[in-house]
Parts: sequence; C-alpha cells; structure tokens
Amino acid sequence: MIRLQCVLSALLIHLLLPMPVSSATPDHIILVMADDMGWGQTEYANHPILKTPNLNAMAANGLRFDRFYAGAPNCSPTRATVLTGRTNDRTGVLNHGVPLRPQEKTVAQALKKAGYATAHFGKWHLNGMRGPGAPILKDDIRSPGAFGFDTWLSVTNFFDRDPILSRMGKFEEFQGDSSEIIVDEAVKFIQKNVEAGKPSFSVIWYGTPHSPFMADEDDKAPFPKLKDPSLSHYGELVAMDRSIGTLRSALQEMDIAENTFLMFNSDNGGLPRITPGTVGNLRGFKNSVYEGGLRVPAIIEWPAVIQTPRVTQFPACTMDIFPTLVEIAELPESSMLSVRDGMSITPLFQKEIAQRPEPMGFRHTNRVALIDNDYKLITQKLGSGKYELYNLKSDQQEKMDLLESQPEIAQRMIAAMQAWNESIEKSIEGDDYPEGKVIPADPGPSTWMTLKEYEPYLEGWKDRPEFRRYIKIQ
Ligand SMILES: [Ca+2]
Repeated sequence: MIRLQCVLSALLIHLLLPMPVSSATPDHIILVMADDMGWGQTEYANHPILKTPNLNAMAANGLRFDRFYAGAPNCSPTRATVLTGRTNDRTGVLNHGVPLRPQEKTVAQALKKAGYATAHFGKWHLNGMRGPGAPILKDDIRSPGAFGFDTWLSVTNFFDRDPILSRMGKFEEFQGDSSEIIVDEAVKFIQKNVEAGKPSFSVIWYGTPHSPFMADEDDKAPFPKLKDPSLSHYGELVAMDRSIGTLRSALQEMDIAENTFLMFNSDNGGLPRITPGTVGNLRGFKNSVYEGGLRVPAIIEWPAVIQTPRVTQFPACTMDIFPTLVEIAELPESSMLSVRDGMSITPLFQKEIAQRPEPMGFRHTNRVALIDNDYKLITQKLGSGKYELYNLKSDQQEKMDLLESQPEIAQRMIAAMQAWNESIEKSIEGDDYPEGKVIPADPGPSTWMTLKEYEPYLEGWKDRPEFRRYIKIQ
C-alpha cells in the first residue's frame, strides 16, 4: 500500500511538473567497455555463431550505434579519450601502456564534484604499465583514485579468470570469470549508493575478450567446432554478455533502470587470427586506422529519455562521451579542458541527425584518419604527403581510393586534417594546461615486473597462468 501511494504521488508530481526531456539528469551513470571486441562480435550484427542475448536486449531497449568509433585503435589511448573527451595524443597517451597526464581533466573528477559517488572496476591501463594486469599500487600517482574515482578495484592492464585485483591498494584474489567478478562488485557499489540516496558513476572496464583467452567449460560449449584460441575467446564473450544481463537485471531489481544512463562499447576493433572473424566485413583489425581497427559495437540505454529504441547511422565516438555527460549531468563547461574533440550527442536521443557538424579525427602512432560523415581521409604516415580517401557509405570496406577522382573533397579534408594535427602538436607541448607546459614530463611506458614495490610478490605470482610468461626470477 505504501509502495502504491509512493507510485501514485510520484505519478502526480510527474503530471504536475512535466519535465522537459532535454533537462533530465540521470541518477546513475554506468560506462561499460569491452577490451578488443570487434564490430562484428554481436548477435545483432549477424555474427555467424556468437549469441549475445543480453546485448541484444539492451540494444532493443535503447540507442544502438552502427557507426561508433573507438577514439584510437588500441587500449590505453581509447581509455584516455573516454575520460577526457579529447583525442589520445593531446593527453599524452600516444600508445598502449603510456600514462595519462595528471594535468588532464576527467569525467570522474567532474561527476564527483557534482555529487556523484564514483568508482572504477577492472582494467585501467592509464598508469603507464605494460605487460599483464597487476593490482595497482595504493600510492600510484596515476591510479584511478588520482583521476577522480572515489573507490576502485582495478588492475594495470588486461586480466582474466581468477584475477588478483587491487581494492584501492589492497590486493584481493577472486575466483571465476573476470567480467562477472567486476559486474558483481559494481552492483554492490551501486546498491550501496541507491540505499544512501546518492547518485553514482561506475566505470566497468572488462578484460574480455583480450588475451589470455580463458573461459569456463560451460561457456565454450556453444562452439563445438572451434579450437583455441578462438574457442576460449568466444567463450569469454558468452560470460561477458551474461554479465551485461546481470547488470541490467540488478538495475531493474533496484528499481533504478528507468533513469540510469547505461552505455556499452568496445575500446578498439577486433583481433586477427580468430575464427569466425571479429570485424564483420570491415577492413583491418585492432591497431589499424581502417574501419576494422576503429569501428566498434556501442549501445546507450536510458529509458527515461531514449523512449523510442532505434539503430542510428550517426557517426559518433568515445570522445563524445564526456561532452554528452557534461550536458545531461549539468556539469560546468569548465569541467573539461577547452581544447576538446568530442561533441554532445544528446539530440540523437530523440531523433536522427543527418550530419555530424565537425569531422572526427583519430591520431595514433603517426597515422591519422579524419571522418567527415560519409568520407574518410587517411594518412598512414604523417608528413609523407600520402593520403587515401574513401566513401564509407558506398564503400564500407575501404576498397576504392577516391583521392584522384574526388580532388575537391580530398583537398578540403587534407587541409582540415593538417589544421587538426597542428592543434594536437600544441596540446602535446602542454599548451592546453594552465601552466602552458607538461608537468611532470611524460615518463613513457614502464613494466611493473621491474618495480621494487612488486618485488615481494613475484615469487608467489610467477606460476600464475597470466604472469608466467612475464615474470623471470634470477
Ligand atoms: Ca583493447
């Protein structure tokens, strides 16, 4: 009865104070990201054998992107774009295992300031460590805590079954599938905040389906014709999809699904040498600036605002996440550095937008791709003066180079690419920071196995499957 009264009074308030959809603010925000999942690896993208019932259900209740781009074709760089709304090279994250600059402004810091409880779960890969994921040290100046996460249960890089995770510096061993472990922990965090009446921001970064490939026998059962590594790779995706179901059910049970902004995407394109293929019919794989390296699955579910589920063809990217959250969580503009690359995509929550007003740029290890709606300009080597031009609408597989046949479009896009690239060079020098320079200087990538803080653990870890290739004890 009390519950019915609550529902009725809530309904009455809703009727009396109709809230324009554009000013809705989500009570809970959850960003979920797969690691190395290709554009073709969902059932809704017609994968030949993989079933993803929970991603299907999420897509059927939200906004599914057909043209969503990871900010970069590999790990750490894309993670930097999610947190900052800026292309990776501006943030100092030039490649995998290169650390994020402490001078960057992050979405976690902004939401924390706005009263959200903030948490990171899983793969971090922004503290400058290469090699397999180790639990992050408490005092790491580039831990999730240092970038605005109140609480964290995180590893330096990729992780798999039965991982050791760091709970804000305290190392804990877990049993089971890595996706399910971090989703269970995220649900506990969200539940605690729901009970406290506090809004929350959770970042769930899976270690799946990145190597090592280790899956539960039951999760491999749907693929009797596959052999490892493909077999375990696909088995991991079965568990990951199930964890999406666990998360969505928990939101329903807590009665918060309606006004929770839940986003899923991958951090880069799919892997080569996996069968069946990972990238649909696209060209290239992870680490390539062709579509197979950059285009990834993505879905946003927010029933209170995205009331008519659909598939959008609008080109969007991970740099759009922070500007979008600035708008919907009503964060101050100063939450972000003024030089930014993404745009708020909130208008898309109501209806299709024909054109993206500004091109999207991607820069990674001296290569650049610029996507201006249907057209894509690529240079495989900055400064070489060599370019490729494709029309993605008529040639999604990037087979027909239009550089010669479309000289006007090529010239316009080359000029835009050069201007964009010059602005990145300034960012790399530190121009976007109040100090006008980079402090401390970028240290470059490192490996935790060589740090003295990890020395006491090496003997105990050296036979673990995820570490044995890497830990060499004299
Ligand atoms: Ca990855």
